[in-house]
Amino acid sequence: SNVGRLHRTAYHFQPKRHWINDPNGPMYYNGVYHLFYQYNPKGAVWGNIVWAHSVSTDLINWTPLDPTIFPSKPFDKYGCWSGSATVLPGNRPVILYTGIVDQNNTQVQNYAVPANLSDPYLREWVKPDNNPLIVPQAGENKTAFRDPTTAWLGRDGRWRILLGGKRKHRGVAFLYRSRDFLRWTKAKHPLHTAAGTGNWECPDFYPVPKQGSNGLDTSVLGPNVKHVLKVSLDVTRYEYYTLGSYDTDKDRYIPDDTSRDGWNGLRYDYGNFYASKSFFDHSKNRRILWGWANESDTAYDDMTKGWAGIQLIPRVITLDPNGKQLLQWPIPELESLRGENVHLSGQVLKKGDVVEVTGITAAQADVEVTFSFAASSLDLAEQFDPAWKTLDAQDVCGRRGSTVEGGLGPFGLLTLASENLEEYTPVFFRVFKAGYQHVVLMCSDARSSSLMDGLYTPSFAGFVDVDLTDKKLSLRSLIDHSVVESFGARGKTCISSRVYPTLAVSDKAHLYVFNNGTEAVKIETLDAWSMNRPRMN
Ligand code: DQQ
Repeated sequence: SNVGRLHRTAYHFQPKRHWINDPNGPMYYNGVYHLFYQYNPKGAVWGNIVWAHSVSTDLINWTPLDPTIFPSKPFDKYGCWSGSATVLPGNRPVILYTGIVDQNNTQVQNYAVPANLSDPYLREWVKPDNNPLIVPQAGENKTAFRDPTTAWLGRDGRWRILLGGKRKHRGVAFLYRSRDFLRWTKAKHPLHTAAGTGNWECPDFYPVPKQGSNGLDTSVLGPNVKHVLKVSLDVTRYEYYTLGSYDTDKDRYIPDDTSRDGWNGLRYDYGNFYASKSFFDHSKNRRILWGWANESDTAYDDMTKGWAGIQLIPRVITLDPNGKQLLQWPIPELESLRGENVHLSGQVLKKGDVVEVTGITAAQADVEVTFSFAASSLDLAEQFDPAWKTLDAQDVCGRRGSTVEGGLGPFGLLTLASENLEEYTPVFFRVFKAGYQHVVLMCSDARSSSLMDGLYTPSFAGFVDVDLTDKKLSLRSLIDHSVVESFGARGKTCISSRVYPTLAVSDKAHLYVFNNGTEAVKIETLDAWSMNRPRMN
């Protein structure tokens, strides 16, 4: 349909057509960024999974290549599922991926290597005949045994990888070791497990420096690093991560007591973000995270559109100076797409004010805003109802929303809004008082996003562990037709949401700043940019 065409994104990663899911094997190699991804070459629903392949020199403009890994051998006849790339010494890339070997979804781990290392795009990959490298052992769950990580090298000269899986309801990161990358032995103990979390998909394990904002190669160990373990929970479709220490003698990972395992733990994103994978970009000394967002419309809509799924904007990962969480920020290359700019500063928003930001393409924009407020307003924040302690942020957002009057907040942006606000996706903060503390809630509420029926429209939300002593809260939103990707407090809390307006489309979309709290807030600065369209596959 016409509206469906208007929901296609402009600067998010998408192939021309069909279904996509997990990002696979991201790497930087000889000046080129590679992105592989789960792809159905035959339609806009999941199935017939191959590894599609695109390349870029800036992570913004993408050139599509032919699928590199597709079912062709007994060890991957029924599907080529997710996996990772490792660049071995001597500058030799290797892909490890999960092959599906029968109609019961039995999973094995395979490898593939470039057919021709002097091809700058590494177009063709071969799957040697000594595959599969790893098969499930007797007694193991053969259908929850997949998604190999990038390998890291231990001090003992052995490579290590994780596979995600489960034992009954316990989520497990299985550890395998190898000296030659070909013969892999399962470690007696997994690297980590957590009771009651169900199957772990797409694990990711990497070091972050305790100080500074550089990223590290996956094999870096030692006293100056913390480790991150991320897993994708197929029960809730959320990803959570913990920060912790990696005991290299025992080959076990121990989360810090400030980050918990399980669905109440820290999330990369409190919205639609799944099966993510990070890689070390040694050209810029940074770790970059890729995550997938599926559609929130119906499978019927997707078949009509002819496409489903996007990759979110790659994010640079750093450790929050407080050591208790990660910070995520869109790669700076994205700023090269910024066109016309609108700048506001000093406007005061009183209760009920809605101010339009005009002069940019509101359906395809990048917005950064910093709000400030008076110290006395913090005292007048609404009370955090103790009964909400048992709720998660999303439930609190569902109860309070963007229109229920508060003290300090709700204030923020109305993105993808129709002129008369029949449709809008509010991204906003509410500040609560809980004893002498404040609790900051960030929401991206899709309930009012569209007049269309049959959409999934959750009130995505997360708490923001932010110090309010400077009386400021900042927000950045990347708006792209059917996606709103938001970063609170410089990347402490991130929320991505897929929305499908019917009126607020292309040049009919508007952007507003609003305040529905009794306390005034000031726009310290607001910058909004129209975003240009890159070369996208
Ligand atoms: N998607 C892949 C699996 C992975 C899941 C199959 C996560 O390898 O566990 O397309 O979205």
